[in-house]
Amino acid sequence: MPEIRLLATGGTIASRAGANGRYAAATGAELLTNTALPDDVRVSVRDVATIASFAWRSEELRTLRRHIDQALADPEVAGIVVTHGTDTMEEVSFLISLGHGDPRPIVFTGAQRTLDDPAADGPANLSDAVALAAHPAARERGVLLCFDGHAYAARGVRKVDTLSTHGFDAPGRGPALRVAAGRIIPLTAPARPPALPITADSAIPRVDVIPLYLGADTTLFDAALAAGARGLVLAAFGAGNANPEILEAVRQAVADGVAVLVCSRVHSGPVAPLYGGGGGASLAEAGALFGVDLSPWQGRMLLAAAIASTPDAAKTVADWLAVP
Ligand code: DAS
Repeated sequence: MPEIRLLATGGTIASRAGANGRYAAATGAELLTNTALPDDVRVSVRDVATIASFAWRSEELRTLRRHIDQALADPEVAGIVVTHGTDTMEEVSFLISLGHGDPRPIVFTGAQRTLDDPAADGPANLSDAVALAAHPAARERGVLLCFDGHAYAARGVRKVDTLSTHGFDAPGRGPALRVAAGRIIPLTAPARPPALPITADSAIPRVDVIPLYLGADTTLFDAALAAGARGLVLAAFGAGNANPEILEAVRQAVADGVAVLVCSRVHSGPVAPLYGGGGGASLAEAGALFGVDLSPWQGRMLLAAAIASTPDAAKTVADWLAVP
């Protein structure tokens, strides 16, 4: 009987409503008491944290990564499920995916409605995630995010609705599998770039996201550098454009050895070096990297992981992004 390791971290799926707002409270074992599980699966539980994901720091990330390493070191474990808050699930699942080269799946899930909501969505999401983690179709697919009957590869997945139970999508990529009426339906098999050599103990270096908005100057950019950022991600306009003032700051940062990755503040579509005058073509000429369709948040994780684990972060990012 396959063993699935459930790593519970909190989030809305584990939250109850109280007088001062919602708080994560339930353990992994409590979550399972509400959840229909496949007969032929044994679930072992570890409580990693019981907090909302918007409050995560590098400490929680490190603890989760250690638990994942421990689970994967156990040959009895056929797959891992991580219950997690939805607010930062796209970043955390992506970071985990960057270092995950094992064939066994890691499936993230959560909920938009609390555990004590009469129409809670957590139990069905957790049930789907466990079934998926135990299913052969999930092997070799890396890290997946399973929500509302759809499972997305971590790369490209985004929270697309603040409250709807269909809270996630992978714009332009779509789901990798469906979980419907007790069946797992494979849809696409996204390529898996080779895992980066990050470990649970690799420190995540400071990489800041700089938003572009009408009239943006270099104040935030300069402040990030002054705070010690080793890489910067632009949440750029449109297909990856900045402005003439930011362009000169990018040119200087790259010359000083700080990698700059261009992503878009638009939630769908790739960036491309198209425009001069502070646009993407100018940024590319100044030495910036282009993050294809990664969100700024996922781009930040890729750049940080590359800086943490390899001597030439710019080359590592470019090589990783070259795998479609
Ligand atoms: N937005 C909440 C959630 O859906 C809070 C969090 O991210 O933990 O889980």
